[in-house]
Amino acid sequence: MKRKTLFIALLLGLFCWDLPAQSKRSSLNLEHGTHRLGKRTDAEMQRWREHGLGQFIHWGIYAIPGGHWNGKYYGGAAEWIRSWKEMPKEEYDNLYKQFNPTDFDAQHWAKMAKNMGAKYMIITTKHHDGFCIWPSKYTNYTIKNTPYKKDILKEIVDAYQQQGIDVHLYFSIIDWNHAGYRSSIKTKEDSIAYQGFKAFTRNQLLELLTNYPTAKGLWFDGTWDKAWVDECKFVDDLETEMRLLHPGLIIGSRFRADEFGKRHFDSNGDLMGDYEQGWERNMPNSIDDINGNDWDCVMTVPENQWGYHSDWKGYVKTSSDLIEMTVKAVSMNGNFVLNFGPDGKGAIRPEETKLAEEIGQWMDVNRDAIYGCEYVNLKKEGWGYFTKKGNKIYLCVFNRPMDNMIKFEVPKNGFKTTKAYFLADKKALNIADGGKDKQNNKLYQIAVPPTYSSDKAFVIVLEIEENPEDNSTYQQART
Ligand code: FHN
Repeated sequence: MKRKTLFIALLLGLFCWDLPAQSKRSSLNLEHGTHRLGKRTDAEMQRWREHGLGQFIHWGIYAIPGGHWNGKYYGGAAEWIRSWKEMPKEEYDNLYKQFNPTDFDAQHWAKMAKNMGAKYMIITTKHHDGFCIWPSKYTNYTIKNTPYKKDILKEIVDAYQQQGIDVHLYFSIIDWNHAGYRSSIKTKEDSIAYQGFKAFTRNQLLELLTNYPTAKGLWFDGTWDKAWVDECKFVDDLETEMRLLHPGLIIGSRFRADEFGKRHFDSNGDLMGDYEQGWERNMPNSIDDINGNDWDCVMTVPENQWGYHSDWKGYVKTSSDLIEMTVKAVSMNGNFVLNFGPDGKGAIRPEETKLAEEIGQWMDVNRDAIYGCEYVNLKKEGWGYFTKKGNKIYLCVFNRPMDNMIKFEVPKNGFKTTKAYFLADKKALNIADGGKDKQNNKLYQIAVPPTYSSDKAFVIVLEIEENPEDNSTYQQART
């Protein structure tokens, strides 16, 4: 008997081995684990969930060197140039005295984002270099002490909100400019200095929420340092304090760690924060990777440049790539957030302007397949992705089959459909009933007219009737 139990335990162990980290649930009594199991159900979070497409903006004084210093090229991400050995730290830390973005026009940025179809935006209030684009009263290293002087963050928040775009505030915990900042605590002096840094960080966060109360969320970054991870109680208390100050506030999974140092997912495997924030320049492959959580994907246009770099090297994504990523994210219940890096004068580079226009043109026609849409439990097909809203399923076709047949399977007891049309012009399409397979899945195919031409992905709408009565079954062969 004992042997049998051991065998079953071993077998279970084998099965668990391949499960994603967060599925290996345990039931530790955590003091600083997640605050909630399951998704948030309030209106603010529902609104966020329905955005589908967002814009990220990385803008700070790193845009002045734009990836170059003294004639030398920096190959890393432009916003990290201060960490480069060729970059004299003092010179970098004085660059703000030249920051005078005379081409900056918040209205223009916001209109561009609106035309692209972005429903929300995330702006870097402070990146790792510590420079603040708002006049923080807790440091002199702010926009107020540049030749520009004006509160850029306020201009951005106001302009985007006028366009109906929600604003989220990016905030880096790493702060290379603050005297008390440490990545780890090695001495008593470090510990004393870090106390000051913690107070400073808390002050700045409360200041942001107080001065920009219409911001919908905080997008944290630079939270991986051991010094910060070890402060789980302080960070947990701070999260509670911020949520009390700003009801409805949306915070992702990067902010804090539990008492065992686990980030994003606590030691029980449960998501920390309101949505999974780990999909950076990377996307899940299937809905199984998401484990029922909300999530966002933040993406650069070139491989890894967030702030302005004058030379993009390597593969630069096309609007078709980015549209496909948007659809893919929505088809798995996520939001796709595309990054822009304006230059030191505040201009958005022509490549990004063109991409935004092309994405916007596609969104103008196909927005119904994105906003408020969700995952559909249908077998993945090679031609593209499904999204769904109400009684409509959107077939987003990226790889048009050679035979022009868009095929899909509906599981038995699934929906019934008799009406299909192009989203673009509402032209009706014929749905052929392809019968059933051995598992009684219903097979359908829609013929796209060979004369139909489209230089980008196109969308077919299916109107469906959920769970219709259907008593016919697949006839098993008699052998
Ligand atoms: O180091 C940063 C990077 O510069 C950029 O801000 C991205 C955006 O998600 N976040 C960090 C790396 O995770």
